[in-house]
Amino acid sequence: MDQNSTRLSPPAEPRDFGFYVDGKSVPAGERDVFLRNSPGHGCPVTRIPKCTAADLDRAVDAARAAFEDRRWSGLNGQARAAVLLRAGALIRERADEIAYWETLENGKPISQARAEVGGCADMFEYASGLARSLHGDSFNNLGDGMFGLVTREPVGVVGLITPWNFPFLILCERVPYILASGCTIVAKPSEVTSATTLILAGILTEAGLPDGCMNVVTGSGATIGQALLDHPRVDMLSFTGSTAVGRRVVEASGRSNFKKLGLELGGKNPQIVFADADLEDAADGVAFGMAFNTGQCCVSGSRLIVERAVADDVTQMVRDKLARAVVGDPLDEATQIGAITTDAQNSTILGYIEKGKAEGARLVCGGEPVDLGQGQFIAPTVFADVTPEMAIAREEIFGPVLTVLPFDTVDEAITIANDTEYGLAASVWTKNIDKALTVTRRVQAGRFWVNTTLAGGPELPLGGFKQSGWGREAGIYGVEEYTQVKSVHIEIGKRSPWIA
Ligand code: TXE
Repeated sequence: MDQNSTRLSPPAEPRDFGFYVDGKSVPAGERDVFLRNSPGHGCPVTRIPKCTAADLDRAVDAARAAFEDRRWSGLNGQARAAVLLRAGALIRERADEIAYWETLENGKPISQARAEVGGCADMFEYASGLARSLHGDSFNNLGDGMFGLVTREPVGVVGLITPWNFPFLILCERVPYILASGCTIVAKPSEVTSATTLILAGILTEAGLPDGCMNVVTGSGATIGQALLDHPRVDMLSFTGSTAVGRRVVEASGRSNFKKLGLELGGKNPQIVFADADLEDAADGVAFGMAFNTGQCCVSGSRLIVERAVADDVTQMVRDKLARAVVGDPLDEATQIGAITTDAQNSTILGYIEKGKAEGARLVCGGEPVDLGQGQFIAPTVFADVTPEMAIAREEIFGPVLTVLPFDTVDEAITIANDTEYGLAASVWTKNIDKALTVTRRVQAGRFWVNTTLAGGPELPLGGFKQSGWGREAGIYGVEEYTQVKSVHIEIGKRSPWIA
């Protein structure tokens, strides 16, 4: 690894990772491995074990034992908070290393990866406070003979399945909150981006998390992921990924043991721009919202819904901005738009671009791969003259592709914004408070931004309306999600007899 030189380069040899059970890294041994190629460089960077069903059972047993003997949930909030705080500090210390492997496996720009890792440390620091402040309720109004308590208890063993677009960020939007609640974890990262999840498991042990509380099994979704969904000794499943697999998660819960579920699924998120907005800010926000993380972002602002009077101007401004965005080697500090993470995703995005052209949309910019001599890159692409029924306006593309849809009235803007099966996120750009509040109230989305986009932090919850998911992660809501509520009735004094 050439991590310390001024200019980063991929490692000369791929790094071997073990999976993680009961506080220890387990080498691949005789197991098959995934050899991961860097999407930005085309060379092999990591080797990850393909775990077996027996490995998964071992991980679930470890998490189960750690939960049942209360080695974690039985600690007081102060002790749990101390571990989470130490983990945050260790993440900050190792930020360059984590960002390096994240960039190599995912293809995102190194500067972005580093910023995300800083945000992840912040998640741990914030969640440490929640480990101490999580509490229930009491009812002192039930009469002199009765006192009522509502307690929150950790759900148990949580299966955590994460995708490849933000391998470390999405993980850290969940792990510290799950641990703050007192639950234990069996994580299954995406098979193409497992490295940083495995690094986090080691960090948590070093921070003092008891063995068995954080386990990581690696392998494909169809084998290990599905086995985790079906596992009868897992109490809750948190899944982030496609809506198609989300359906399988719900089915598996019904088939196995009615696991509690948290789901964060797809999005087709509107960016509504009114003529009275600061159009320079709006154009910058729209360009950022569609091209950040190469648009491989569940909250990507992929539909520009713009007031007709300024539609052409705003479209040109977005095009001019995107023309200046730097598409390049993900390890280069100057790069703003990196590689497309998987071959399959690359084909999907290029397929949608062809579909957009065939459907009669007007290509404003992009529309083709960028040849950098290695890796896979796609130029940020804008389609105008899009109508709401076109596939590029309806389906999640998960790439740097923006569709422009004009509107004339506030009602029409809201109708177009809501004309989707999804409801993950939305942005509105206007200087008129009435329009901003009306749109915020009536557009169905779990996350909303006014005169900004893709802003976030550990305090505010995330999750979706409609087919974008169930439940919320992060914030106080994120900890409560991993608890269940118990109501306790306490009789005071002598019972009035049922049988005299
Ligand atoms: O996701 P999958 P894919 C969307 C996006 C993208 C599409 C496909 O539109 O183009 O999904 O991406 C695990 N049982 N999003 O195919 O398959 C898998 O190993 C259990 C939106 O990569 O949903 C990985 O860990 N697990 C999204 C995780 O599910 C299974 C993020 C996500 O992979 C499984 C990613 C199974 N049967 C893609 N099959 C978002 N909302 O952020 C797969 N997995």
